[in-house]
Amino acid sequence: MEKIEGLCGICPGGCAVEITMEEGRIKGLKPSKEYSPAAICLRGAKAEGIVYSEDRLKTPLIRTGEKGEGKFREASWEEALNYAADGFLRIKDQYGAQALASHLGRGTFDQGTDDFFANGNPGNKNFGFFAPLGSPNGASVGSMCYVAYGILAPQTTMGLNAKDFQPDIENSDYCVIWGTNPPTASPPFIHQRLNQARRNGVKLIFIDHYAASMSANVDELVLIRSGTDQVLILAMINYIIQNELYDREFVENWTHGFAELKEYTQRFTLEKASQTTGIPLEQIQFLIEVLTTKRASLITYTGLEYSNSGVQSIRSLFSLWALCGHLDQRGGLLLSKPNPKKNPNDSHFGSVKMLAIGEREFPIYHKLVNQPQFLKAPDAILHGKPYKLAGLLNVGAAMTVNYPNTPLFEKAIKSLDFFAVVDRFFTKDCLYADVVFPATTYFEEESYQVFPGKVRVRRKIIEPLGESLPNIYILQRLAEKLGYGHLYPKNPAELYAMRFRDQPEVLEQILSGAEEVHFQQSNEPIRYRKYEEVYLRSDKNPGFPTPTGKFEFDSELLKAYGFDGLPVYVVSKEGWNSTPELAVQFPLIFNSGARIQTTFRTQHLNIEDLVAYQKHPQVIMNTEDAEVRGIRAGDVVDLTSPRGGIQMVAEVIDGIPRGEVEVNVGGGDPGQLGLWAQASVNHLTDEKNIDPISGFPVFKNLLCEVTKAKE
Ligand SMILES: Nc1nc2c(c(=O)[nH]1)N[C@H]1C(S)=C(S)[C@@H](COP(=O)(O)OP(=O)(O)OC[C@H]3O[C@@H](n4cnc5c(=O)[nH]c(N)nc54)[C@H](O)[C@@H]3O)O[C@H]1N2
Ligand SMILES: Nc1nc2c(c(=O)[nH]1)N[C@H]1C(S)=C(S)[C@@H](COP(=O)(O)OP(=O)(O)OC[C@H]3O[C@@H](n4cnc5c(=O)[nH]c(N)nc54)[C@H](O)[C@@H]3O)O[C@H]1N2
Ligand code: SF4
Ligand SMILES: [Mo]
Repeated sequence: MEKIEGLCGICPGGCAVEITMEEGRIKGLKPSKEYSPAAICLRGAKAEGIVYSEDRLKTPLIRTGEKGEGKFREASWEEALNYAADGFLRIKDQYGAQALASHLGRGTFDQGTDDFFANGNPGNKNFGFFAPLGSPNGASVGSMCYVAYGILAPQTTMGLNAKDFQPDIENSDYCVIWGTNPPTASPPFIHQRLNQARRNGVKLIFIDHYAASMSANVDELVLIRSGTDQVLILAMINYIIQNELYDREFVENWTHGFAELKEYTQRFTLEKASQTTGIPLEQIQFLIEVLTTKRASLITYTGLEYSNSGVQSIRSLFSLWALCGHLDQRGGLLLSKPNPKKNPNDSHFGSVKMLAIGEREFPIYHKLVNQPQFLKAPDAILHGKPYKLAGLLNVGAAMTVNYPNTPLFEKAIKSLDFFAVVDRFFTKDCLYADVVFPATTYFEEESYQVFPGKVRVRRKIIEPLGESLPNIYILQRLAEKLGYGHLYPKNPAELYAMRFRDQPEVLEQILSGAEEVHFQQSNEPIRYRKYEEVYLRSDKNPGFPTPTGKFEFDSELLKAYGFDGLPVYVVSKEGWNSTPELAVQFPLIFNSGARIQTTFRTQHLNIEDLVAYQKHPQVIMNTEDAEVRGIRAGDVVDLTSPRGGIQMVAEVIDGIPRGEVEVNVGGGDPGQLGLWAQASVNHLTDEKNIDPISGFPVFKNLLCEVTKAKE
């Protein structure tokens, strides 16, 4: 047995761990201090099962049978790369470069790959893998993750991205955790900060539609009916304005659209909000008191993204924080200068002028993210709208499981002229691929992970299994065949040199073998209220980097694109009030995809050791709802919706409002074990039921019914 210090390579989190080796083989990981103490990172501890799984892809594969049949033969890299390059170039010749798209999923979140695409960043000049051929279609899971919270909502209020503001947790009286469950963040650093802060007296408030793992460690749990947060927020805004409890100085000098906000929110009362959200009036009063008399920081993420009013819900939340004077104040939300992530290849890319898929329907998404909205891909593939999409390169995503309306996505993927997949495992997507390329785990490659203030080098722990290669070098080789290999690194030395070319002192330390390199920290003390200085804007003016220079309750950018500028509430398209006739047959509110510690979306559900932590996909339901249906914890149940049905296992708890269910995401790949293999949650979601601003699907606010399965 040998122990080495290294970085965990299970997910892109990159936590420092002690790796146990036996005869050159990874046996397991010892949780270090960086693990989330509340829930030891189970995935990490079982590294062996993931790295050496029989199911790992070890050589490139070329399909020999029909699509979906699963017949493939092994091929050499040379043959497989030529085959893929020919397939893509044929499409370019036949239809033009716009008919090619690349799509990056969560499997590309290793920084060494991600940086080359500078995903989801305004100012990003890279349009994806096929940009050098002239394609505008460099898509990613940003089409249904992060962008609403991280870019669209903050850009249309403060002119910043989520990475440009940080909760000042340590200096808060209260930290409000709203629509995010920090123990499942990877890496779980915020969770550690929260736990430490709580030990130092900071009070934590957790607002969620069920008692997720964070709730075990907070001071106040607020259970809210999913998709109704905005009603609560607008009612609080109204109350705070009417009672003059807001930060008058900030509002007068630094906000835009206050009078309109005041006028609009008048229709939202606390009593009605209490009814709609299911939160007792006293608890709402308590939240108002906290926000108007204490230092309050905020953490949020995906919980509010997936309703018909997702972007506007999150805008209303930021507006509430601004109204109460918590922006760039001690103990509130600290702002920093926008620092667009630069693509190492910026200068090599001309601007691609062609219309991207989904650009017409979701112009703000495209403007701010510079990517197609991939929910519209089936229209392009199947109906040639706005033009035919015929070739797709999928790197590290499980598209036929994670996109809404799985059957439609499956049909679309199957109809492509040429489809290539890069993955670690033979997934359901691979069934429809013409060629499959095997990727390494992060234990098998040298790369780096950037954290606030530092970069950590990821040393190779074992040699790549079979002929697998790290994503970035697979892309380099494919690019080489397409005539632009020079845009990607061929080895770690080139990777570092390209990424850190503007930080020679960092590069030098990495090349000389440093494990961790700290960026130069400024010695300046933390400054607050920086919007009063010439700081956040790139011109010589103080204020926020928005069109008006103010915090925009009323967004000029949204209005310019024909949307409401105010954080206007849109009632959910499907629900108790909007579709009462459907609610008779499907009386429960369906909410899917809250992250749990023991699963990693579709990943690792094919590995016995890991599935053992939670053997079955669960529907979490309220005790009384279960009782009236004769359902007990552990029963197999049928989950049905207007779109279809799947089987899961019931988990019964008190900590979820009556009428709500929370459904595990990630099942539905035939390679998975037990009930997971058929538990395709996205058979029950719909690509047409979306937030019109982001194009994000409604994952968390639909109707369903749960009944005990007949044997
Ligand atoms: N272990 C683990 N970690 C992961 C992942 C994983 O699959 N497994 N996935 C990663 C990915 S892709 C992402 S995007 C991030 C997401 O990171 P988070 O956004 O932190 O995701 P969740 O942990 O699901 O937290 C969202 C919370 O919002 C709650 N919620 C749902 N609907 C509502 C609502 O209407 N109102 C309110 N107030 N709350 C609501 C959910 O119950 C859940 O507790 O996590 C990443 N980390
Ligand atoms: N109903 C519902 N649907 C959802 C969500 C929800 O909450 N509810 N959440 C949405 C969100 S936030 C997201 S991000 C998406 C998740 O979307 P995906 O990106 O599809 O996420 P995963 O299921 O993790 O699939 C990642 C794939 O990459 C592979 N992989 C892992 N590491 C590597 C690597 O290093 N290289 C390569 N090449 N491959 C690798 C894995 O084997 C896996 O097949 O799902 C979305 N879908
Ligand atoms: S968060 Fe990710 S990197 Fe960190 S220990 Fe868990 S699996 Fe490993
Ligand atoms: Mo995500």
